[in-house]
Amino acid sequence: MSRRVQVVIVGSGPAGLLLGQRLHAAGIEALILERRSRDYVLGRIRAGVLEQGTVGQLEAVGVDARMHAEGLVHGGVNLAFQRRLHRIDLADLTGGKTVMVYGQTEVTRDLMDARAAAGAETVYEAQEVQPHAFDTARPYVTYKKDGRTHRIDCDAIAGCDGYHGVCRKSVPQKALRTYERVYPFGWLGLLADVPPASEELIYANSARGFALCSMRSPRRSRYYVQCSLDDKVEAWSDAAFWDELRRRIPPEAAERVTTGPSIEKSIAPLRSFVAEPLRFGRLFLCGDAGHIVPPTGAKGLNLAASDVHYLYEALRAFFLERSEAGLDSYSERALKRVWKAERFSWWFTSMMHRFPEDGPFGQKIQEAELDYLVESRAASTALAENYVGLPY
Ligand code: FAS
Ligand code: PHB
Repeated sequence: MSRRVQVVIVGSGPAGLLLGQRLHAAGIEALILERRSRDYVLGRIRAGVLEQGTVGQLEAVGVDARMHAEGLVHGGVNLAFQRRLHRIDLADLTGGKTVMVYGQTEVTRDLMDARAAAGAETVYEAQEVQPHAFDTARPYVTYKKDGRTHRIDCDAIAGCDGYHGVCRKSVPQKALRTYERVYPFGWLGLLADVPPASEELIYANSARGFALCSMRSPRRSRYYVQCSLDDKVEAWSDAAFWDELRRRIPPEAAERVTTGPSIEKSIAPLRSFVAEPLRFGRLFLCGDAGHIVPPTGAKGLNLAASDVHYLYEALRAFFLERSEAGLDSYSERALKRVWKAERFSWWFTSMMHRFPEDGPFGQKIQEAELDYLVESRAASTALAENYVGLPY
């Protein structure tokens, strides 16, 4: 069974959904193929902080009403070390820029609802999705569903299928250069329906390890503690989590922590990863399919959005102006911003986490860097402009 669309998007995460929405708004037909169910995709708890560029794209496609109604605008972020809190005034240091605290799950839900309302098609539970002939002008994608094999002919394939997806793996390995750093620890995350300990996020450096106090709303909190790679989430009771969290943050914040039963608890590994280039003929890698950052800098979801910005502009020019210039420059434009976010995320991770091999000297160096940062307007500005998001 075969049909034709202009673009096949593999993956219904933030990258695939946002690209689909932007293309739809331009009258370009895109079909999304997603291997999981809608509910499974919505069940993943991930990012929580949106840069203004991401907010702007959601506004551009009219999928911003609930975000503006329920999201939290933050003009500052806190660094904690040596048992004290230090606020970084993001708005003051960046000429008024802020971040939007609004969960990735909600962004995904809003984009899915908008796509369904627009009558744009997503095939969920599409199995064995496989891109073909993307080194020609007539690429196509096959997948299996309901016991049948389907073929979708198209002009372009957007690989928005994340780090473990099929698209990057379908590229001849000799055509791909990869760069990777795997960190010697993970993040144990907990979601609970309790009020946050602080109005703004707290990134904490402590001799016991990193901790992060975040939130989804004034009634729902999201916390993380650095954990070892061989930690098992089953070995962490809620009580153990709450105790460890409060030991890693300053007393003035710890006493404001409201504990409660976890509604989600999971461990995520941390890595930095980039694949180059992001384009192979008519196949384009976008979002986590092309790169991964440690979540410390809150850049993962936001890099997916900036990739979408560049790829949408390229595909729009291709279909509406018959120009391939954007397709030719997509990889270089996207990677220029990706690498700056990779650097920031690596730097922030290196400064905030316990690296076992660095010992007490490493802890003192981190504290000295943090002490300098909070006392230097120049250093705080550098953190602030990266955290709110560098320009597209
Ligand atoms: P996604 O991985 O979100 O979406 C890819 C989609 O493709 C998925 O729905 C998948 O099911 C589908 N897919 C995969 N293979 C397929 C195939 N063969 N066929 C069809 N579909 C296929 N970022 C932050 O900024 N802050 C955080 O705190 C944070 N925490 C994270 C925690 C975890 C456990 C993970 C894995 C990531 C986290 N991230 C975080 C990063 C995350 O938010 C990503 O950057 C974001 O999901 C990127 O979106 P996509 O590129 O759409 O990839
Ligand atoms: C989150 O709220 O999940 C979150 C916030 C900021 C980060 C990472 C995760 O840097």
